[in-house]
Amino acid sequence: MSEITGPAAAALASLCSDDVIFLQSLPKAELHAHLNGSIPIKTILELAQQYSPSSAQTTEVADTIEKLKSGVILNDIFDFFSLMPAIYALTSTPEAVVITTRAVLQSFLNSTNDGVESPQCTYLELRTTPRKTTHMTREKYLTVVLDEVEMYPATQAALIVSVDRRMSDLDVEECINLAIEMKNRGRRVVGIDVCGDPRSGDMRSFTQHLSRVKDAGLGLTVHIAESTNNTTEDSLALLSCRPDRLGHATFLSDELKALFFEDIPQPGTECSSLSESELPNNAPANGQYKPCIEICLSSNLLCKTVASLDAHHIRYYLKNNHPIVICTDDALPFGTSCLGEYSLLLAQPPLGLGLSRDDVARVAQMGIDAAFSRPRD
Ligand code: 6MZ
Repeated sequence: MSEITGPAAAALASLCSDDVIFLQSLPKAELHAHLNGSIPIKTILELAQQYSPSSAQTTEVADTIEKLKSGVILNDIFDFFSLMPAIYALTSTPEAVVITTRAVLQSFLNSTNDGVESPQCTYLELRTTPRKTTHMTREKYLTVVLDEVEMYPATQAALIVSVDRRMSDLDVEECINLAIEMKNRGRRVVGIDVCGDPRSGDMRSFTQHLSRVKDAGLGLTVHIAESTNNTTEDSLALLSCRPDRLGHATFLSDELKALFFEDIPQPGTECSSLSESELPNNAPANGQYKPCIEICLSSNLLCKTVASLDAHHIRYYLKNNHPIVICTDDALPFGTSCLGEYSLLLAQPPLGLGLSRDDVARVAQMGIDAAFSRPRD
């Protein structure tokens, strides 16, 4: 397993060895991990050695590698996205995608500590955006990734196909069609994700494509309200597709939570600054809607969308007994691991949330229950 740094490392270092053994032996599902954000630094360095770029890219790649080696410091979440072009330059051929995917799967599922097999998680739903480059089509990219994922049993690994908020309508359609075709051919695609820079894209035009996902038997997860730039209309458009899981949901308003989630108390009859015409047909939440929230603690702290663990929205969901899953998001820039993220639950404040072992085990089980590979209702 790669070295971890930052808040996760501090939390882990504060635990006694019994607690670490407890966390290591806990069955865990990692459901929100981006392939190109989870590459071990050792693999990045190997890829950099084989890389023969144009001179403009050389400097960008070298600068980004330096940042990744020394610990990334972000001013805000938007800084995060500036790391991706250099990583993408290193993973732009099918051969590099094979190396990358294999290394990421191994880092989650085959890690050893002091010679003892101690996988970070028991089940991984890895996600990635099918990328077209001069060396490969989107279909080739997905095929190569799936070939690696399918080396593991279905009880251990599966793939979510991401569409990026920056994509054109046509590209979104192409990616979703590809995911559905792959699933129909028996390949291990289990869901669709919407990711990318929260400032970009009009989610109202994405919904026509997202609404086909569930009928195709795929799960749907969306990054929602990850930054203060995400508007109510943006969240409403995404919620109108009734995603099975929500990524981050950091700035989802109490009003929207009360309106959509069955277990969140209505704030009162004064609820609504939203006019009727703004609400999607299926808005009222007296149905059975309880989407699992994908919580990425280190990611939120390092992207500075959340000021401290004390202020983190996980507390709200824990208090309301709403399903959550604990995830790494991008283990490389955020210097974390599944063990690191679970340490943030168990460590005493201010390094962690100070949950009991029973509560941590309950949270881990919620994650397992939220996997797309389980038959959905
Ligand atoms: C939104 C994110 C993200 O798909 O190329 N990605 N999107 N919010 C985040 N929070 C920090 N972290 C990663 O993996 C990299 C891509 O995942 C998305 C971004 O679109 C990024 O380019 P893949 O494997």
